[in-house]
Amino acid sequence: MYSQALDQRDPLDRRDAADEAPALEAGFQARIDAEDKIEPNDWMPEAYRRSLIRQISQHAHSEIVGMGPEGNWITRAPSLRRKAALLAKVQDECGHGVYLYAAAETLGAAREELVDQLLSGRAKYSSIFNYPTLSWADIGAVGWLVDGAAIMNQIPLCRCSYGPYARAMIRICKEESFHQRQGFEIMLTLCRGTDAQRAMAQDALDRWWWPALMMFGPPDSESRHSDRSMRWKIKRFTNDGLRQKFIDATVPQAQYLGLAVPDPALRFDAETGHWQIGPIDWDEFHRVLAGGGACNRERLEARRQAHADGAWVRAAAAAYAAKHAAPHPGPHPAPARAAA
Ligand code: FAQ
Repeated sequence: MYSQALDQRDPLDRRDAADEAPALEAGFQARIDAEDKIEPNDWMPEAYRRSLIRQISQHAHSEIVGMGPEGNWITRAPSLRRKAALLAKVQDECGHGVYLYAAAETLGAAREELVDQLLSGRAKYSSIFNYPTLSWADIGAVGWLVDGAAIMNQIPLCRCSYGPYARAMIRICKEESFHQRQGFEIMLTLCRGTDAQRAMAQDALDRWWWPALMMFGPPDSESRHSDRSMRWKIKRFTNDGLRQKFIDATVPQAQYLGLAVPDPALRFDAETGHWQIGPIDWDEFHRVLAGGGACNRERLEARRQAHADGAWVRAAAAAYAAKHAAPHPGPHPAPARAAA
C-alpha cells in the first residue's frame, strides 16, 4: 500500500520527500483549484487519501447495509410489477457498494479490511438505515426521501476531485434517480387511493422526514471534515447547504401528494425564497450513530450472517483463481502403446 511504500524507503530519500512536501502540496492544490482530476497513481497528501478512504468506504457500507430495509419487502410487494422494480433497485444498491469498494481499493485500501471494519462495528454507515420499514408505504417513502436525499448529496460528488470516485458516482446517480421516481410513484398511487392508503403514506412521511434530513450530516458548525473536504473539492456543498436544497425540492412534492410535512414550524420565507424548518433533534442523530437506533443491531447481524453464508463462495473463488494462476502443466503425455 502507498503508506507502507513510503515507510520502506531509504531514510535519505524520506528526508528529501519531507523537504519536497510543501512544494508537492502546493502543486496538488493548484491542480485541484484548476479542476484537474486526481488519479490513483498521482501524488496526493496522505490526509487526502485517508479522507477519501473514510468517506468512500462509509458510502459503500451504506449502500450495502441499505439493502436491508427494502429487501425486507421484496416477498411482500403488492404486485409483480412492484416486486420486479424493488428487486432491481435492491440489486442496484449492491452494485453501488461494489463500485465504491473498488474505488476505495484504488487508494490502497484492502477490501477485506474495509468489510472487517463494518462487520466489527468500527465503521460508520448512514444513520438512515437504522430505522425500520414497517409498511409498504415505507418503501415509497424510502425511494422518494432517502434516494432523493442521496441524489441531492451525490450529484455534486460526480465532480469530486478524485477521478475514480467521481466516475463511479455518475452511474450511481443515474440509477438513484430511477429509484427516487419509483418511490415517488408508490407514494402517488397510495395518495390517490383509499383513506387507509393515504393514512399509510402520511404515517410513512411522518416517520422518515426527520431521519432523511439527518442523512446530510451534522450542522456545518459541527461538521469536522467539511472545511478541508471543500478545499480539496471532495465536497462541493456543505451539509446545511445540501439539506436546504433537499427541503426546498421536497416540500412542494409533499404538497403535490397532499401530505403534511410533520413540522409545525415549517414556513416559506419569501425574502430568502427558502423553506424554513423547525429544529432537528440532533440528540437522536447522535444516539443512532452510537448504536442506539431501532435497527442497528439487526442490520449488523444481517451483514455478519450474509458474510458467513458467503464464506464458501469466497473459498471457491480463491481456489479457482489459484488454479488459474498456477503454471500450466503442459500437454498430457501420450498414452503408452500396447506392445504388438
Ligand atoms: N450517518 O464532518 P462530517 C444512500 C459522520 S447512500 C452516519 O460532516 P463528512 C443510497 C461522518 O461520517 C447514503 N454518519 O463528515 C441508498 C463523520 O464521521 P467520522 C450515504 C454520519 O464526511 C438509498 C462525522 O459524522 N451517502 O442512501 C452521517 O464531511 C436507499 C462528522 O460529519 C454517502 O455516504 C450520517 N447521516 O460529511 C441505498 C455520501 N453524517 O468519519 C439504499 C457520501 C455524518 O469522522 C437505499 N458521503 N456522519 O467518524 C458524504 O457526502 C459525507 O461523508 C457526509 C458527511 C455528507 C455523509
